[in-house]
Amino acid sequence: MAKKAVITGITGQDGYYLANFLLNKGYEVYGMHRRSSLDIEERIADLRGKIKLVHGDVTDTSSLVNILQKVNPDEFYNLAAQSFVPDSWTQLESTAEITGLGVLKCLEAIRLTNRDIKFYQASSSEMFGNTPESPQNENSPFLPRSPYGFSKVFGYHATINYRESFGIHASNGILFNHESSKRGKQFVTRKISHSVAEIKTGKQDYSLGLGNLNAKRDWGYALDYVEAMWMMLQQEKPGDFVIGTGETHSVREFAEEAFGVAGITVKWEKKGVDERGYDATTGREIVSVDSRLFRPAEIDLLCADPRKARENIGWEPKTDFKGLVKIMVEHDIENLKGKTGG
Ligand code: NAP
Ligand code: G4F
Repeated sequence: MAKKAVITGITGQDGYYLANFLLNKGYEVYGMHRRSSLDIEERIADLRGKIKLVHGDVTDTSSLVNILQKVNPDEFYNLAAQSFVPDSWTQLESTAEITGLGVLKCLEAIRLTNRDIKFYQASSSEMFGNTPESPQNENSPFLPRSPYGFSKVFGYHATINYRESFGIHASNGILFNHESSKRGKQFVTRKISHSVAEIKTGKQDYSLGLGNLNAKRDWGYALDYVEAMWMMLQQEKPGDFVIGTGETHSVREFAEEAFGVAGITVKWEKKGVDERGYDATTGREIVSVDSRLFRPAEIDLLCADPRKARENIGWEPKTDFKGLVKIMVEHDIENLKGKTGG
């Protein structure tokens, strides 16, 4: 009989890739989505007919219990979150309720219905904040720098407590930034790849405003990372695993690489808050720093030490930094030219 999996956050980037991954493994996939005033069909168009949709909200325990009673899945992947860090300062309580308390509600629904359901929690490298250690591993201290970050720390500890107190197979994937052509356009990588594509195809004039160009992140490819989620739930024992590439790059480097893929060489001038990026061939300004995009508290550097995942569950990233940027920029250019479906 086919295994059954429930995925919360099905309309998000990882929901899409995980659903496809599990379908390829022969799973029956149930994608949970919350009520929306607009049709969600467009956002899940590529999954239509392949997965079953169920209504629920991670802030509502009864909806979760209902789903688990009806579906009785083997595996439950909690990907739901208010996941955009800047909005976590302006939507404080809802971020805490969804990204933090929502995890506890998922775990409680499992405890009340069937403790054999295996649980994956989408924990984040944002929990490390400006931790003194680099690279960061499973033992590095958490010093979160945003309401999103400290809500994730709550969810992380809830997961460990349900594992230890009730024997639930519950694991935390501590995932570093992972990106793709399904990434929301407010996140910096997709914002850049989409702008590069607009500039390249003449749909936008040269004008990309970015925030802190010096922040460094460990960026991987989302398709590689959903495999790690599944691998964690196939282990005999649950655990907590850092998932990342082990390489870190600045936002400036990402922008340079992305423009490079489109054949535009960026030359930087006026280092500091007045920094500008120019097209080396035409001399036209293409990147400016917009101080409104700076955060109340920044995480300067994130870099994963994914040794535990490699040695214990056999996970390794397949796509490097340059490969990721190429995939994203080429997809966005082709998409704007109307050659691919999005
Ligand atoms: P995403 O694209 O922002 O997707 C978030 C999903 O959560 C959306 O489907 C959203 O649905 C859903 N959601 C929000 N509030 C909900 C609620 N109250 N009840 C049910 N669903 C709700 O995020 P992602 O990039 O796919 O990331 C997946 C998970 O991994 C998130 O928990 C994120 O915090 C975590 N994470 C991501 C990264 C990364 O680099 N991508 C790294 C570490 C951890 P709507 O469409 O209705 O808004
Ligand atoms: O792309 P970002 O918004 O991602 P951030 O804040 O690192 O969070 C993402 O990764 C986390 C894992 O570490 C996830 F848990 C979280 O859910 C999310 O998926 O920003 C990356 C960096 C930041 O340092 C930011 O200050 O880019 C810098 N940045 C510079 N200019 C910008 C911009 N970020 C955004 N969003 N937009 C800019 O224009």
